[in-house]
Amino acid sequence: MRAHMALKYTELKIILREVELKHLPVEVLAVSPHATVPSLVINENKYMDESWDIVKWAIQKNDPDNWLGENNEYLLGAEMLVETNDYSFKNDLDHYKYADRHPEHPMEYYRQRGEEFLEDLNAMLEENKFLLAESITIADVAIFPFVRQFAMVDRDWFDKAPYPELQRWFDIMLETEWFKEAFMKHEIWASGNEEIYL
Ligand SMILES: N[C@@H](CCC(=O)N[C@@H](CS)C(=O)NCC(=O)O)C(=O)O
Repeated sequence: MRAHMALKYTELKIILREVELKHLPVEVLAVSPHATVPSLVINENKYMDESWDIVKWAIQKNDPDNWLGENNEYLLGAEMLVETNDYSFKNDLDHYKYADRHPEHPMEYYRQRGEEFLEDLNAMLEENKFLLAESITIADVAIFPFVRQFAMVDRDWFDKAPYPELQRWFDIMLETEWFKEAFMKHEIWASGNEEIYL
């Protein structure tokens, strides 16, 4: 999701191939050592299969609204958030989302662990309209898709949880054109299909 949102924002000319996780085509396996998506093929020798790397690659190529900030100040701030998001929060998120696979603790236990990060984000959003500034930066796109997954496990709980600034930010991000377009479904790609552009 975050790679798709960033690529939409940068308006780079990118061919989009929608694939099914259960039936990843050989073309994906050839460029993704982890057999995961998103995978971006830049040329026959250069490709990447980490969404955060794709986000950074794209925005460093074209950044019309200055999401990186002067001297990459917002990129540095985003790197610190991603450090927590992609590891401890993502781990709590996966346990909360698939609590039935982790019966050693109740769902609420994993949710509470994830709330530590939500509290930090809410505190940041008391300072600024967005995570690092009064306008969207690379940090908001890096983190939003994961907060969304967390919120969607029990949306009713999320909407009533004591994080008013996070909910305000969440609603704004849901309305961004980049999210709406990234959420759109496309025809599943097969070799020989006519290519579509992002
Ligand atoms: N660390 C990778 C994780 C990518 C990832 O796990 N993608 C999921 C889809 S959201 C996937 O491809 N899973 C493979 C599968 O379920 O077989 C990233 O941030 O890009």
